[in-house]
Parts: sequence; structure tokens; C-alpha cells
Amino acid sequence: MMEKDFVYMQRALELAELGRASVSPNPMVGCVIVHEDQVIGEGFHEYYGGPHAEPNAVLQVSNAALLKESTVYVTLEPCAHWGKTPPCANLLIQHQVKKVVIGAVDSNPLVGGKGIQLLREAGIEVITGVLESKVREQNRRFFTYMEKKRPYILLKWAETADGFIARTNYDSKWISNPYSRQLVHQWRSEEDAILVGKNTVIFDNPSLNVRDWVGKNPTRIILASSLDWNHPYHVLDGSIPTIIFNQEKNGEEANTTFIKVKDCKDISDILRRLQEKKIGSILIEGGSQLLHSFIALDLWDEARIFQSTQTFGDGIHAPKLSGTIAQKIDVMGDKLSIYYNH
Ligand code: AOF
Ligand code: ZN
Repeated sequence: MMEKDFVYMQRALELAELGRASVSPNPMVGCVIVHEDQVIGEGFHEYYGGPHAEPNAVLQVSNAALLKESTVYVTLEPCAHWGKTPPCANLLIQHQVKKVVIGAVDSNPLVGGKGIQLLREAGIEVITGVLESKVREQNRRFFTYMEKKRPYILLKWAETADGFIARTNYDSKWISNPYSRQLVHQWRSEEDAILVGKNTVIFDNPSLNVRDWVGKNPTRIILASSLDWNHPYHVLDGSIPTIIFNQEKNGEEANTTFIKVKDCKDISDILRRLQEKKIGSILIEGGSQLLHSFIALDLWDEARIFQSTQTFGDGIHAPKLSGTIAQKIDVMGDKLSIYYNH
């Protein structure tokens, strides 16, 4: 591996990042084509269902004859399957590129190593694993979705300095400060879905939308075995696509899908159904019982916990978890800790 491999792969990672808001549950992928130390084409996967990074980069190359002497840097193994677009490995083979440098192998069972194999069989030199951990970190939602067959799960809660998530009467307003709450709106806009349980709907009546940030609303997911379906809860207002797992009814109403399940506590079953619906990531916003369940089942990937300076003295205890601390941030007095579960 050469020093310049890192430089071009770093550029490919930056390009990939431009797709963050629009490719899920596909991966973010970037591609840089280099001829004699000059970048002659760049591209990235721009939106779900759209062209992949490699054809976008190839399109930028004005003199296609140069491809025969070029190195293609791509953050993810070129695909080998006929999906929404033809296989990217075939495209690179057709152009007889000299060399392909790859960040990470694709975990999609349709690809998983086949892209690399096709390239090598065509006589193209292939190098893998360049900045692999950065690629896997950038696409941790995608890799979890493919390898664990479930959405990437982020837990979020705010607790007091003495470890309570709510008062004894379940009132949890407002533990964290307005800056932290705005950050949560940004986070909502970055995930495919947001999930809460029945108690949160009843006690907090949240809207679960993105108001204090500019971005898309995630799909709302509610786990409520039963509920007064005619009560004007915000989550039942049809303003945003909403999926309600319950034990009483199936059906479609404006923007709202009711899915009857045997047991709302069977979280693995619910996650499987969400994966089938192409939900790549979920922010779990409570309440405490639901957070406890995800932790007890070890079904979480990341936890973002605010600790405020105020104390309640008594109340509902915040969950506890053990993970690797990834970041500690001061949000205007609130202490934000981000954990990874590995
Ligand atoms: C690549 N380059 O830029 C991306 C790849 O549904 P499709 O046809 O868009 O295929 C999606 C799958 O293709 C996705 O799950 C992943 O395995 C791969 N993504 N591959 O060569 C790209 N975005
Ligand atoms: Zn592809």
C-alpha cells in the first residue's frame, strides 16, 4: 500500500459522505479515478435507487481511453449483481481499468467478495482494506443492517445528575437543556425511523417530528399492545408516515399503518419486520421500560445519553449500560456521552 492510496481513499470517503442523507438503507460510497497522479473522475452514490459511485465517476472522465491506465479508488467493493443498476464490476472490466483499490468488502450477500473475484478474473489488480475501519465506521448502519439483519439501533435518553430518567409520576420534562433538545431534532433527521413505546405516547404525547432543525422527518414507529386509538395523540395525527405495532388491529389509514403482532414485547420479530420494510436505522427515544428491554436483549449499537446538572432526588431510574465510550461532549452544561456497543 502506498501513501497516495490513503490520500485518494480519504477523498473517496469525503465524496461518499455527500450521500449521507439520501442513500439509506444503501451504503454511502465514493469513487475517485486517478491517471498518472491526476484525478480524472469523481463520483458518489447520490440517492437510494440511483446510479452507484463508479458509473458516476466514469461519466466524468472525458477521455475514456485513459481508463486503461488508471486506478479506481472506491470505498466499497464494486457490486456484482444486477440490482437497480448493472454491476459496477462489469463496468470497470469493460473499460479494462488497470487497478482497483477498495476500502471494505461489501457485506451484501448478493455481492460479498464476488465483485473482487470478477475483477481479478478479468486480470485487474485489486487491493483491499485501505482505510477499511473508516469505511465501516462511516457505513456502520449499512453493515449492521446487512450483517445482523436488523436496523442499526441508537438509544437516546436524558438523565438527571442523580440518575433519574423521569419523576415518579413519569413526568420527564425537561431534564436536558434546549440546546441538547435541538441536537436531538438533528439526530431525528439523520435516521430512518424513531421508535417509542406506549407509556411515552400516553405520558408525553410527543409529536416525534423534526421542528428545531431543517431536515426530513423519520418514520414514526410505535409499540403499543393496545391504546385508545380515537384519542387525539399527536402520533396518530397522520402528519408523518407512522407504523403502529399493536395486538388489536391491522389496517391503513392516512399515513398510518397498523400492524397486528402476537406480542409487542417480541422485539426481534419487530426488528425483522422493520428490516423487511428497508428501515436502516432507528432512534429509540423511550420510555425507560423499552430502553431497558433493548439493553437487556443486547439489541443496541449506539447510545447517546445526556446528563443534566439538575437532581430529582427520587423517580424512575435511568437504564445502565456498558459499552465503549466513543465521545464525551459538553452541550452548554449538559454532559453528552456517546457509547458504542462493542
Ligand atoms: C457499488 N457502488 O455506489 C453502491 C453499492 O439496489 P441497488 O441496485 O442500488 O444495489 C444496492 C446494493 O449495492 C447495496 O446493498 C450494496 O451492496 C451495493 N452498493 N455498490 O458498487 C455503490 N452504493
Ligand atoms: Zn454498483
